Amino acid sequence: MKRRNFLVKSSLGGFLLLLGSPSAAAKRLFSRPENMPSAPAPLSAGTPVAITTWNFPNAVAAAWEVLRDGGSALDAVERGVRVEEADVSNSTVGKGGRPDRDGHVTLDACVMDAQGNYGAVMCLENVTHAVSVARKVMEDSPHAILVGKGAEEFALQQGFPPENLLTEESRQEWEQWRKTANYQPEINIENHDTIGMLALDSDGNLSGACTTSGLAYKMHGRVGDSPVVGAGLYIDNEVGGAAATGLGEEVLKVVGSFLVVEFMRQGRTPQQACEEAVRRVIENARGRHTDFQVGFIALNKQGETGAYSIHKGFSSQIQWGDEGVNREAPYFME
Ligand code: SD4
Repeated sequence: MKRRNFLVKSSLGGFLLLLGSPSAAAKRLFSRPENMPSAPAPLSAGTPVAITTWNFPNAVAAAWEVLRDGGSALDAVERGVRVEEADVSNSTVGKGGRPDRDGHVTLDACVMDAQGNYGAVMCLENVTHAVSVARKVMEDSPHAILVGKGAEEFALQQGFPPENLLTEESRQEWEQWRKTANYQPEINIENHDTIGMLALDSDGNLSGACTTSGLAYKMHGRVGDSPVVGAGLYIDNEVGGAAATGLGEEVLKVVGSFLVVEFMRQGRTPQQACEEAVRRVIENARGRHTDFQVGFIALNKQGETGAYSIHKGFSSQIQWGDEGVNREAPYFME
C-alpha cells in the first residue's frame, strides 16, 4: 500500500480564509476539483456488496463469502474486519496495532445493524477481536458501550482469549519513538489503516463495522471517532451507511458518518454525500484542514458506493462478486 504523510504542510487553507468572508472563502474552497474521477457506476438492485476504507482485499473477500452464501450483512462485516484485526502486519487494527504513548495497545470498535442496533467497545486491551466484543455488547448486554477494564472483563467472561497485542516489532518502534518524539502522538499516514466496512446483503439489509487501534502513541485513554455511533460509523437501513477514517477528533466534531447518511436521505448519491461531509469537516476546521486527513466511504440501499477525502491517497476496496476492486478516492486537495 502506498504510504504518504498525513501531515500536509501547506498554508493554503489559512490563505483562502484570509481572502474574504468565511462564506465567500467557503464557496471558493468547495468548487469541484478538476482531478476528480467520476463516481462509481451503480450496481443492479439487490446485488450484495461490501466496501471498506483503504486497501483491504482480503477483508472484503471474506465478507463477500458470507454475502455470496446468503449470509447477513452483519455477519459479513464482522467476518471481514476480523481479518485485519488478526493481521499483525496491519499496525493500526487489532493485534499488532501501535500502542499508546505509554505502551498499551488499546482498541476501539463498533458495529451497527439493519435494525438500528449499535454496540461498541472503547479503549479495550488484551483482546484481538474488538469488533466481536462490540457485537456481544450489542447482542448480549443491556448496554451500547463498554470501555476500558469493564470492556475487557466482559470480553473475558464471554470467552474471548486474553492476548498480548503488542508485537515485538511494534514494541521496538515504540521504543524508538520514545527516544525521538517528545511524547507527541502521531497524526500521520502510519495511522491510516483503520478499517470501516459497510455491506448490503441479498435481503437488501445494511450493516457496518469499524475497528482500530486509533492514533499511534496517543494519550492513554484517548478514544477516536471509530467506535462512536454517527462519527466513525452509521447505518440507516432505509437510506444507507457510512464510515470514516482519518483524524478522529475532526470526524467527531461534525458527527461525520451520520452527516453522510443524512445527506443521502436528502437525495444525494453516496459520492455527493461523502463530498459534502468532507466539505463540512473542512469548513469546521477553519483553515486547519491542510494539516490532517479525513475520508468517508458510503453505500446506499441501491448498492451505489462513494468515497472522498480531504487529501490525496485515500482509497476504498469494493467487492460485489468474486472480483474486488480498489478505487483511489477523489479528494479535495493534494
Ligand atoms: C482514530 N479515525 O482513531 C481513527 C484513525 C484512523 O485510519 O482512521 N486511521 O482517530
